[in-house]
Amino acid sequence: MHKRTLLRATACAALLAGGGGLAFAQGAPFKIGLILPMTGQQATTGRQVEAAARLWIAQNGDTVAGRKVELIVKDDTSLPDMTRRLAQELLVNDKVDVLAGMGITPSALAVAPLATQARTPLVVMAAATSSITQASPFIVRSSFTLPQVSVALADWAPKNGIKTVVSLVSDYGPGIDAEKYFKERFVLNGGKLPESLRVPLRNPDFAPFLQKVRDLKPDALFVFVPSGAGAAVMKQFAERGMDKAGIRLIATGDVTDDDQLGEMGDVALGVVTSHHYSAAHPSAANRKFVEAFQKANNGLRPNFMAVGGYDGMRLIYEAVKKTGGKGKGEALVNAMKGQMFESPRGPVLIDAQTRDVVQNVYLRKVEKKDGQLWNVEFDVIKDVKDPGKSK
Ligand code: VNL
Repeated sequence: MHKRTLLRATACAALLAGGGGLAFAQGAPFKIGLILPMTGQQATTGRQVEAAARLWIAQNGDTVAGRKVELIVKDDTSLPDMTRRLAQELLVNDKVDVLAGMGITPSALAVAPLATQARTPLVVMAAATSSITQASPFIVRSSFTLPQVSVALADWAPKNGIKTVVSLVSDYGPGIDAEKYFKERFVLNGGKLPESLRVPLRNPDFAPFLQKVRDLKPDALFVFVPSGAGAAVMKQFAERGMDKAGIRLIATGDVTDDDQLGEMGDVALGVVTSHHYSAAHPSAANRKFVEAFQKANNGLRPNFMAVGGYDGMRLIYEAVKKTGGKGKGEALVNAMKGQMFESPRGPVLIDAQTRDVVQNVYLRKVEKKDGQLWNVEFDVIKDVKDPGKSK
């Protein structure tokens, strides 16, 4: 009896060893290391991107081209040293096939050299400084860039009675991009921008900056702050009586973020922004996305970060499919280049040269519908490439 069990066990082991190659081809998991700020100042971004990635898997299955998808989520608390360390662990210990996530620009830039060294794709789903995709040939971006969305607003403003603007941005990559590209275009269009203010990324206090803007009395204040900080800006804008002083607020859509818009109150009404995604985007694909996302997340409204995560997962799935489940590294990156599809945001293309996202940019105005605030699109600039890449 004992002998037979042993024999059976040996046969079994031999079978397993012999079938190893086959098991690998068909069954080895495809590992995605998703690094996000799940706690700390940028936690809403982590929550949105993770929820969207999980929704993608729930809707499209956890197996692609014969590979079982394993999503490994790590919290970097939005500290770039931590992002780098987690990326290193995911590459060395977990041997992930793809790195993804990246809540803020410094995180993406910290991981870029590792992606290059390990020849592993890095799908940037949130961070949005133009130069990120140039930091590694293994980076593909599914989010957006600040130059891409800022220029549209600088074209709109002077045609709508706004001749002088003061800008106020978070003092790091995306803020500096927003400031530069907004100003360049606005001045080219005959506008005046006498003052550019920068506020720290960590624990910002907007009050002294807003006081300064009140004294300068421009027609409008142009703002970029990262997702999660918009409600504080809006609140202080109202408290300082800026709107009553006749100063309009215009911004990138990061400020009237769908994640927070519901809590901003009527001070947000009428604020015009430019961005690549609104939860109110009137397409069947978006309605389906918003409904499914809310259903899976206790009514939470998806924002532009969620769409970056959702579309980033699509890029990965399609790349695995295109390479027959066998693609690694460069082959996966190549399979992401040139992908074209209808996103909840509208049509999207991954530019094969830059590995950056080409997409529509919408002008939107905050309006109340059925008692809720929404970014309602009223104009569109189609197929916008990142203007940062031609410099
Ligand atoms: C970045 C850009 C982050 C836009 C954001 O929110 C954002 C970035 C966290 O590149 O750091 O809305």
